[in-house]
Amino acid sequence: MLPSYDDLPGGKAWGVWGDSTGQGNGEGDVFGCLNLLTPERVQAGVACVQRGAVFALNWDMGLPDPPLFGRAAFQHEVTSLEHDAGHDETISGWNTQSSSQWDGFRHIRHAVHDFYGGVPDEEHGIHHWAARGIVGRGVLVDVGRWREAQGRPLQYDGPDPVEPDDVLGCLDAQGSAFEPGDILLLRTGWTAWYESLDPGRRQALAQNLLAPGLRPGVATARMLWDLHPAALAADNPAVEVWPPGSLAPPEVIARIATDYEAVAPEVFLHFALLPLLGLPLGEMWDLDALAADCAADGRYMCLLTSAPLNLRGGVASPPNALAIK
Ligand code: UVW
Repeated sequence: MLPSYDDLPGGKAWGVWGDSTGQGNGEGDVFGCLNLLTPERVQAGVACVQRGAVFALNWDMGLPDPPLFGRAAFQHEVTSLEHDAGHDETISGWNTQSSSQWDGFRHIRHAVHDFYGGVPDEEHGIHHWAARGIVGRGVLVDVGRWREAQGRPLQYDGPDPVEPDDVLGCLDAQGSAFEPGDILLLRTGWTAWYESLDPGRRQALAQNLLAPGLRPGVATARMLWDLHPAALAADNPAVEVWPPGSLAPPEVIARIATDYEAVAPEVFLHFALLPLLGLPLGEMWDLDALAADCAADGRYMCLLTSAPLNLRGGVASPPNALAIK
């Protein structure tokens, strides 16, 4: 029986899956909520495969263009083999978070508690997730479509919050019974909206990103933890709204220096989800074709597979994710 959020000391899920600190011997838990992906959850995913329909969830590696958050654009060079025998290629200056990605546990430090498990970041790395593989039952929660049907369409050019009740209300309206260990796929519709923008608006967005997403705060962390997902992947830039702090009242922001622990998750949800709860976060996944199919057949469950890069010490990775129905 998993503890509820309110039973977690200080909102920390360390120790839920055994010693997360490794007591300094480098053998602490490096999977967090991925521990919920048991063989039974894999079989639950397999049971969703009825038609053999496959949806590839990596967005175009070159999008957004320019990249967001000041990240570099990569250079792709195709080189010729001797005797005109074909090609190799190189990618230089590539930031693993410039397009569809998993945020690994090295990505975000909590200023008080350090990285997940309270260990130095070197003890984490995307290679651990690569060696394990990420396979389970995916459940799409199409908040973008649902909010539109409700007459409250998401605003894509501002920090429009997705409330905890939006997620739960949408799951309910879809008739999706979310089970502990499912992988939550949150669709806002942001990637499709981005693709509709002209180069000038893409440039402006790279310089000053405003984006919808989950509302930061303990209420959202509680809603997510109490669903007990193995991971959460979304199609917007940061899972949560951007910029951080845009929804918090000034008096809350003013307390950040003196009361960091209480205020940090209200400002930036990443602090509560990655280092404290150990919840892997996917961002900018391409969920539109899957969502259209789910809307058409009313089935929001799939087999979800993801093979992150086997990059020792990696901070993040493209998900290389497939949804199969
Ligand atoms: C930042 O925290 C800027 O990155 P991401 O949204 O990719 O996790």
